Amino acid sequence: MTTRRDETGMAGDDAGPDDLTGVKTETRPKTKRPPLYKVLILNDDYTPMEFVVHVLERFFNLNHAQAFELMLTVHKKGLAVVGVFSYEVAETKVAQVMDFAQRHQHPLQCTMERE
Ligand code: TYC
Repeated sequence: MTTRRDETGMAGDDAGPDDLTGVKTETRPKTKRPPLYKVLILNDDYTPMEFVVHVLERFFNLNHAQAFELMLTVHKKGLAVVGVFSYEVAETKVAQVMDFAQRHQHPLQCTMERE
């Protein structure tokens, strides 16, 4: 059986003891969303611009114009957030980018941090 709750998250009508049982009803059920993680790409002096554009298109589903603009932001500012994901998805994106860069012998760095 599930307890029907309204949008306030209230299970009962008040915070007092339930009739008969004397047990306090749950008035603020825990509904925390899972944390999100930012995936960041870092600038370096050696990775070709076209390679970074390709990475952004391939792993972050950006079109060419979006990828080019974001690559230029990283190039100028040193780093940029390229997406926000659940822990598992962010971890996978970082691993995919790092593996792809390594296989092409580019020093491109990709990291994640909690939002
Ligand atoms: N700075 C690099 C260059 O001039 C290009 C570059 C952009 C490298 C973004 C990494 O995340 C990066 N070739």
